Amino acid sequence: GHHVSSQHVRIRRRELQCRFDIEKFTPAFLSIYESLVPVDEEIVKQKQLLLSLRKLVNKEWPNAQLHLYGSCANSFGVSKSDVDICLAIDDTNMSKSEILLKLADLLQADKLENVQALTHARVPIVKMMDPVTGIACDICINNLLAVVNTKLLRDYAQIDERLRQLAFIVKHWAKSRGVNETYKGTLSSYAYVLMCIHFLQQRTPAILPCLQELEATCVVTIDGTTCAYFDQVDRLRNFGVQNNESVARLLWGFFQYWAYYHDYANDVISVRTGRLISKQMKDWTRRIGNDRHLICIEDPFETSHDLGRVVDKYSIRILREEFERAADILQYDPNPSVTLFEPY
Ligand code: 3AT
Ligand code: MG
Repeated sequence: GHHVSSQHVRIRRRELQCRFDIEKFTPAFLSIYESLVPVDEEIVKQKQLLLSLRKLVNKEWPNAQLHLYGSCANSFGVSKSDVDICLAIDDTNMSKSEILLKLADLLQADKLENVQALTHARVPIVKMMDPVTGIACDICINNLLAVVNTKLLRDYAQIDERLRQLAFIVKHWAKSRGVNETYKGTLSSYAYVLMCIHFLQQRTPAILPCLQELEATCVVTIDGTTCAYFDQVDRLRNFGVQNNESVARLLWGFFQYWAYYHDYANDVISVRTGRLISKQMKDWTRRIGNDRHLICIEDPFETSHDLGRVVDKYSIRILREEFERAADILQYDPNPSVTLFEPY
């Protein structure tokens, strides 16, 4: 299990020098990254499934649309992830639950397996499994903000390949160490990717720009929230070339930051602004309801959402001890590309 010491005194360290031999671990981290990336065949199967579902859905609802979102579309999906799909529909005669139940019927009749409508979940969905491709899939209704934040993440990933490398390894670490479980008070994959983007925006020289601070070339309004950012990312391909840090060096910096330098009491990380902003400014200084704001990650579009809101006073200690463990392994361990991912 996780080690939680009773008296954990944290000392804000003097800027620590990175071990001199960090570069020699880059090939090992890159080969872990390569082993996690899905093969093209898998992407083809996902597209096939999407097309056949579109046919099925449009027979019933000609104007409805299906969008992929989450890790199968944001370019941060590991091999064999579940596929997340959003059904965009405006049928004013049916409630969300009725739509989900109707959809479940259609899927069942089309020989999809394990079809289940979860109408009372926080995000209501239909779950199912496609026996042809073996792909498991969740379908939600009208969650268009998730479709747009998926595109934002995918656009960031195209600017510099180090983002994907870093985020895959961080997600793999989080899953191995049991700290990627929102129902247990740790962080979602979406939150970890935002932490990686923010970290790369903060390097000197910067590796990623802040797309929401540039001229808006993509503007959509969803449920009253305007989402606007620069999405012509092929024009930003050389953005990070002044910075030549490798993935091992970046991983070291990422975990040092979250272990020893982030100011948990005062700061919010904000991909929207490309900077740290203060909890004071967001009025995230007190606990309101279940929102404790012990680690603050601003959603880039729903700016009143703190993705750290799932973290409680127990899980914050687990998280911070895991950040420290990872930082110390990257600094001192003779074999960090193995030790980092040891199961807890
Ligand atoms: P996995 O590879 O499945 O772990 P994922 O990228 O699919 O990672 P999640 O399962 O955490 O990520 O979430 C699926 C998508 O739902 C990702 C993001 O577009 C959206 N999403 C998740 N959590 C939130 C949130 N709190 N606010 C807004 N959008 C969210
Ligand atoms: Mg997912």
